[in-house]
Amino acid sequence: MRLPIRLGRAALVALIAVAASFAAGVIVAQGQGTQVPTTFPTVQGQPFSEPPRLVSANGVLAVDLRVTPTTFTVAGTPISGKAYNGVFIGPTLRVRAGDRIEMTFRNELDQPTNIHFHGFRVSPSGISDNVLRVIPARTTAPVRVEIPKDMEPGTYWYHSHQHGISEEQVMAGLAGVIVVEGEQRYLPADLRGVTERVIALKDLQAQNGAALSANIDSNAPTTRTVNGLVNPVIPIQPDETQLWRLANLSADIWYRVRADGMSFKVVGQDGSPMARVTTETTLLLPPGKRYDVLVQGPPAGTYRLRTLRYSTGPAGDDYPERTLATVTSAGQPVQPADLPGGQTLPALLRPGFAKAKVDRKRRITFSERGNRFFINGKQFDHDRVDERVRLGDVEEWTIRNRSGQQHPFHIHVNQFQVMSVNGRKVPPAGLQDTVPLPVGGTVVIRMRFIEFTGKFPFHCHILNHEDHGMMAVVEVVAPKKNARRRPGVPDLPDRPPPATTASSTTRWPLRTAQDLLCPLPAARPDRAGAAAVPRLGAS
Ligand SMILES: [Cu+2]
Repeated sequence: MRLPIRLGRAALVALIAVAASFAAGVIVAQGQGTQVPTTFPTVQGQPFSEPPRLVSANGVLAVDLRVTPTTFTVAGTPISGKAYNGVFIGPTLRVRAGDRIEMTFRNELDQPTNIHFHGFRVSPSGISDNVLRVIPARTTAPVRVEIPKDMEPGTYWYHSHQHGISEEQVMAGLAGVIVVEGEQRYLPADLRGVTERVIALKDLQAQNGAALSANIDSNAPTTRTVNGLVNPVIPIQPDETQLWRLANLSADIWYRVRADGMSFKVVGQDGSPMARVTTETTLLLPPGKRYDVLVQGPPAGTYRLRTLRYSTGPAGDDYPERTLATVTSAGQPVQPADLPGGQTLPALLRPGFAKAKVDRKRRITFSERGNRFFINGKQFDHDRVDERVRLGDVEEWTIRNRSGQQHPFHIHVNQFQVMSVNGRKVPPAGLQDTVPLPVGGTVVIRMRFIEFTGKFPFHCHILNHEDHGMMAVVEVVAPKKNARRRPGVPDLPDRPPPATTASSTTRWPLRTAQDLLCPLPAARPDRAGAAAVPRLGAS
């Protein structure tokens, strides 16, 4: 959503300043260092800290998740919102491939909600990662997620996916990070064990001490937080390497992130290791996007981690530049590590959809009219199946954006490879689950509907747009019994078991590298010794 009249930058900044000062008595520079403009009073410059951690043990992450209307602290200010276990950024779930999440989900809100495990290649049915499920107000329900043994290590997240009110619930606090451990085993040996930081980016619009719960305008002045802090201080030593997990947990808004004095070596994206490590000075994170990056401490001094001014298009939003955090480089310079750069992962980890046989092509169109948002001309219907897909098929989707603003396309369960953007080929880097659709442009993706039958959505991850219709349902079905099978396709059960448990979908075990086109190698450090594990540094 945007202001009805297009304003110049100076006018916009002035308007934001005025609106901000009306919205809450805040928020101006006090002369001591940088005071970041915010829309409610904040304590700035606190030491960097992360959300509380919940760590799996013996293959199980048992979580009691209380979903409550509550008052939490954001940058020193009490804000009433909605929270997972009482905090603005929910606890970070730290799990391993092969683990099971056993969650007791206590919905203490006076409205329905549910939970999505964004990026997870898990069952979308029953009591698993099922966002078509509604957990009614004031009820307790089990959630059980079986994480495949070959799930890619990286950064994921969880959030409310309750259609119609997902924007409001996520902005009010219903989101948290998930880390699937193990990514560092792909790094050069001397980088394993580097300091890791979860950097959850999330904005909050609050009025009179409360998160907005209606008529949210994503283009209105807002407060950008890092792990629920405003402009925290991140320590690093000169030349020290750190692994930062940048994740945009915002309901609607985008981040274009730059770290002054540093560059980003992108080693992971959307929970998948990158086959081609790239060096970036800025990274664009639409809502839902994650990048895992290596940074190296600059010479001693103080630097800013910023989100740059960004426009999502003539019909979209204009976001002003904001400081997100202050990076303080101090202490003894350390021996700089050789960062991976330009190297490639072993062939097994490289997405290979360019050479795949495509079983089916589809055209998907995103469009909008006023405050109504459409996929292929239709608004979301919980009870309609929009695209029926055969389990195991490789599909190519040509996704067009017929609107005046960018939309981040996101699909559940199966990650995809971006083949081209506006007709220009994209070199294979890694699989992903979220990709921006350019204004008036076209993105071509390929993916394989592997492992799980069942229904799940694809949608725009600007939750305002999703709530207003920009979502559709895929149903993956097992091939008919006598259908001609392609070589190497294993037999499948005729009918999935009843949809009441997490294991209710047909699980098609991966057998060969060809199945997924981007599997993890068979040899793992926990089983086969670290020496056998390929790493980014290997050329
Ligand atoms: Cu959108």
